[in-house]
Amino acid sequence: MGNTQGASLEELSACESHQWYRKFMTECPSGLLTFYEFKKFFGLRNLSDSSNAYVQTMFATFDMNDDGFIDFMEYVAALSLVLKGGVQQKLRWYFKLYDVDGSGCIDREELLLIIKSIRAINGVDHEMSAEDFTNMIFDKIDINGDGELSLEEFMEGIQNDEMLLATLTESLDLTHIVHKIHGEVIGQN
Ligand SMILES: [Ca+2]
Ligand SMILES: [Ca+2]
Ligand SMILES: [Ca+2]
Repeated sequence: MGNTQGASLEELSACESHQWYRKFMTECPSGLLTFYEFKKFFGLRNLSDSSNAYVQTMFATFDMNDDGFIDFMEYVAALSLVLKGGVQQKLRWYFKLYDVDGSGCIDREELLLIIKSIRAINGVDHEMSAEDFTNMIFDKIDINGDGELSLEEFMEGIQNDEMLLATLTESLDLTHIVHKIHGEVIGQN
């Protein structure tokens, strides 16, 4: 916890914050976004079970105080991370997202689950099976070979491999969804 809080309201201009606030309050007048509203907000409908689990994990990483709702500050922190965060900041966030059980390491099953979910959401065909892809990542970046990826292995390994970095960056489906929403918000002016 904690690192995502570095991305705060300050990183968005006053004008942008105002637009985001309007969008947020229009979609969510109570000021607290539930998981159901979150999915509606991002237009995520008819998800498979694994995609739903992925989005739920994403929701949980945005819900920084774990109260089951995303409030406006958490929403802004999430958006500024997705829209403006640097590579390091994003990788730390991915790590938290992928470490489903919060053990501090990503094991093979967690990675496989995430890759399958991302593929299901994106709906694109891939040459490599999710299993092979997971194994390839572990072969490349599980440096001490203990079958788990530590934060260090993950950060180092991904940053030093252009292909993995590009794949991971593209795979955060939320980015383009948020960009789409962002475009709409700007377009309202
Ligand atoms: Ca919350
Ligand atoms: Ca774990
Ligand atoms: Ca390891």
